Amino acid sequence: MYELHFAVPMAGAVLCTLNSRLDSAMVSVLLAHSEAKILFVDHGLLEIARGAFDHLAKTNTKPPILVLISEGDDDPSPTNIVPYEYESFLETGHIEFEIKRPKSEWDPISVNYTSGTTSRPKGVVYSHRGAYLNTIATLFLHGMQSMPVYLWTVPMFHCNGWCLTWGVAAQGGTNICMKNVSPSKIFENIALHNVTHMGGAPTVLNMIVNSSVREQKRISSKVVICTGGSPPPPQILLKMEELGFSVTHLYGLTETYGPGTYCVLKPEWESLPPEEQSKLKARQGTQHLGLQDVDILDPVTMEKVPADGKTMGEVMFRGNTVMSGYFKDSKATEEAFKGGWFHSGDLAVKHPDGYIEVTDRLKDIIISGGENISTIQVETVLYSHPAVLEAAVVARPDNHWGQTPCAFVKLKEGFDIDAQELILFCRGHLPHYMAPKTVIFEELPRTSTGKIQKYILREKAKALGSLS
Ligand SMILES: *[C@@H]1O[C@H](CO)[C@@H](O)[C@H](O)[C@H]1NC(C)=O
Ligand SMILES: *[C@@H]1O[C@H](CO)[C@@H](O)[C@H](O)[C@H]1NC(C)=O
Ligand SMILES: *[C@@H]1O[C@H](CO)[C@@H](O)[C@H](O)[C@H]1NC(C)=O
Ligand SMILES: CC(=O)N[C@H]1CO[C@H](CO)[C@@H](O)[C@@H]1O
Repeated sequence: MYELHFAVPMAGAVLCTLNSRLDSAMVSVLLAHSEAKILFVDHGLLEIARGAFDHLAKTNTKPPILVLISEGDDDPSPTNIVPYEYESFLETGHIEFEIKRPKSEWDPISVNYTSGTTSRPKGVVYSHRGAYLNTIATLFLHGMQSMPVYLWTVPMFHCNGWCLTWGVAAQGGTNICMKNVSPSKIFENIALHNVTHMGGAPTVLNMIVNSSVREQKRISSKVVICTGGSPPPPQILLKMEELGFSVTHLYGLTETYGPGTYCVLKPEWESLPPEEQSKLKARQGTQHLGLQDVDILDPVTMEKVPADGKTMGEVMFRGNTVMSGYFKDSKATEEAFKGGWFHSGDLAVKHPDGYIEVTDRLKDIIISGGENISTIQVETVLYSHPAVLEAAVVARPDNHWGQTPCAFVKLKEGFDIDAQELILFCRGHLPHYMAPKTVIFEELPRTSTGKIQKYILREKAKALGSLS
């Protein structure tokens, strides 16, 4: 995937990275929507790709050409399975190939699908210009100097690795990649390769903080770790510092090429008690140098909220490092850019020093382990079970995942099934991470007009506390 971040744009094509946790059905939808011509598949995911091709065949959609990335020399001749194998395919290339440069710097370089709140695919389009600017900005906010050693705990399918796929190369760095992220592997790699930088959602930080002493290794020189994706709990920031990490906090969305704002640590914070410092570090800060503007506006009046640390508004962005739009969806694009700003859907306040602080989500979306889970999508599956009368899914706070999906279900009369059965049913119809981890059977609270009152359910889920 790292190589393809360069090869694909140099061939004049557009890169569309896919989450390795998606299931065949989802992959087939994205292949069809993106009109992908070539699909590069890691050998471990070949079955998912095959399943996706089966789905495509059912709708008479022409599948892309498949190129298999095999494990190495030991693989039994992969060309028996699929027509192309990556390494042998590369050997057919020409060294004198001339790079196909973009005609305009606004030409697309990549598309990244977010599930968003609905299950309709939303392909976020990045331009060459935006990717270039955000890459440079991201290097600055990671404090990444020449020849860094970057440990990939951020997946490269998340906003092109927060643009550091390109950034690490720009600085002549070394990429350390892990197939599975675990605390012991993180510590092992840091020690073995003298890692200087890494990144990750608070889930990754939590994993590190919550590892056993046996798994941990002494870190000889500070590792800069950038966190983003959801607000990091202050107590985790504090523990990370104790373990030898220097944590910096950034904030953005897929639509802002990943990092859009950065919480610059102020020297005067150093004299504050550690708990106080961690709270300040958990703020989202201000825009980076590649982005024109971030502000908190009232989404209705489009007036900026006062910088009083109290008045809530919606986080909005504008500038070169905001997406070009949603692929083949001008309606959603127009909606997202209403009033000349990109509407993030996040609620926040602005402090007197100009730093913003995200307080809540506008939408009901559940973010589990850094991944978006559309509650509507999960509810649709629950509703497809013959025993289910009503279902509503909300976020349950979780110490490890940040949140997990919690389903409130009312069964049809005469049916008696248990939570486990419903969870398994969902796992059979959704990528596993989207399936509810908790199911509660009860009457759903409704307004007089019959709308399910999700905020009451959210309170209940919150009261349950963390599962892990
Ligand atoms: C890591 O740093 C140590 C101490 O400076 C050095 O001996 C070792 O060769 C370095 N390892 C790598 C992979 O650069
Ligand atoms: C990991 O987290 C769990 C609960 O969140 C806690 O009970 C446990 O003590 C933690 N382990 C370590 C080593 O901190
Ligand atoms: C979640 O969805 C929103 C809305 O489309 C998007 O802006 C955001 O980047 C997504 N986040 C993740 C982690 O996928
Ligand atoms: C299809 C896909 O892999 N989409 C990813 C785009 O990036 C976000 C995070 O920025 C991931 O959560 C999605 O899975």
